[in-house]
Amino acid sequence: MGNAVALEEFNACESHQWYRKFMTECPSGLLTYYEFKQFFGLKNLSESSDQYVRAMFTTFDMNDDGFIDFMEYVAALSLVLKGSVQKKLRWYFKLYDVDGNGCIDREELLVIIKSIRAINGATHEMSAEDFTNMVFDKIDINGDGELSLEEFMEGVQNDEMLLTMLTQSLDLSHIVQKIQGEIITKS
Ligand SMILES: [Ca+2]
Ligand SMILES: [Ca+2]
Ligand SMILES: [Ca+2]
Repeated sequence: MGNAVALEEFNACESHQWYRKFMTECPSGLLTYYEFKQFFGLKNLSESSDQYVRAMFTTFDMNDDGFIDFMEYVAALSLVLKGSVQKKLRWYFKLYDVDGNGCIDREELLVIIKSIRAINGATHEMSAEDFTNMVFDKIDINGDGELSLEEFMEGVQNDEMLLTMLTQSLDLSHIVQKIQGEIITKS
């Protein structure tokens, strides 16, 4: 059901372009993790970045078969390109909840923060540990050391700084632009 909606959000022309790109890169119709990295031009990742990208792959692989098929690929693109803040936050939550128990604990957030920083390569005033603690101080409302979906959604939406940081952390648009650039030059 989510997939069908995602596909409708694209117009026919866009769908066709994405399909062509997908089938050119991936004639089998199923993208493996290795191909996924190739596809997005992600090479020579550090161990923590690799973990992060793998987590991303896993959230896109909605039926957990270890491959991204065309519908899953369209759903992912539609989220990145056209998803509402709420939709994106739900997706981030799923991505950050590494063990899938329905809550984000400190360790999970710390690993993610470190991975994002490794990918972005920018320097930061605050250590990843301090940053993680600050997030928990701000949005772990009941103070149980875990972020529930509600705490995460509420907390992030009501804090401009966090929202900006999260949005940038998962900004795949430069990657998407790169793909679109290729499509435009080829057609
Ligand atoms: Ca799949
Ligand atoms: Ca968890
Ligand atoms: Ca909590």
